[in-house]
Amino acid sequence: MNSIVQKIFNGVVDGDTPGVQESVNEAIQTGLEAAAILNEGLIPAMAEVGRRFEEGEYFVPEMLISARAMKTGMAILQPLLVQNNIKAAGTVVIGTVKGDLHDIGKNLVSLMLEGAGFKVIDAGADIPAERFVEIVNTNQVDIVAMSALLTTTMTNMKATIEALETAGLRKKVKVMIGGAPVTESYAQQIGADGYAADASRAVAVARQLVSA
Ligand code: B1M
Repeated sequence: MNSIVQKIFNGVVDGDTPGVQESVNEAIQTGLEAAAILNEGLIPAMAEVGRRFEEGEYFVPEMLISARAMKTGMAILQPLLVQNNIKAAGTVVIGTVKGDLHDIGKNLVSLMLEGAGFKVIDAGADIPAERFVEIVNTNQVDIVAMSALLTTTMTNMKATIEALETAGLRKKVKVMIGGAPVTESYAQQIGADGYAADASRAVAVARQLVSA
């Protein structure tokens, strides 16, 4: 890991928001690509925060402070990651499911989809099934994209698919899911049309779904 990437990594792990801001800007100035800053610095740092939480070294406040530092870094990278001016590839409504407040991965997927030319309606985090239904009802949506980071909230993905069915909207949209505890086989089990393990694969899956 080069020293500036190491600084970014340490900044997120330590929850040092001004430090992350400074080192991400410095990395950009030295010509480091936004994708490298993200994939080699910011994302591994959050994995390290998760590891420390699991080990009982970090608690929720530390995770929150690190998440804030991570978001600051992502906000600086956003314009660099969303530079393309491609015509709209389709419309995606994205949200983290009900009961789940984790939104960093969802934001990253949203960013990458925008960068790939999708129009993204970001519903936010802790989104109940009825809200997804409402958005699909009132917008021309091609894909419903759901994120979950907790094994306890994954089940709300299924609840959303069922709510779309009940509202007679299931055939109108494709559904894709993702998030750390989610798997391809879970996607098949609940009747989702697509699954992606990370943000760049999410773009490939979304493209596949709109062209299908
Ligand atoms: Co929480 N948390 N957290 N947390 N947290 C995890 C998820 C956990 C794995 C930590 C651990 O134990 N190691 C664990 C879940 C265990 C489980 O269910 N199996 C956990 C827990 C237990 C909790 C609480 C219950 C803790 C408590 O209160 N006792 C609580 C729950 C609150 C709630 O949601 N109701 C909680 C709270 C929080 C904070 C609020 C403090 C904070 C979130 C802040 C925020 O997001 N605004 C937080 C954080 C930061 C984490 C960790 C450390 C980091 C998550 C993250 O942002 N990762 C996390 C540990 C870990 O992940 N190693 C942890 C970086 C992000 C880029 O990755 O989100 O995985 P990720 O997204 C990836 C892919 O998954 C994928 O692409 C992304 C980019 O490549 N992806 C998709 C995601 N969504 C996708 C959608 C797609 C496709 C791909 O298509 C639609």
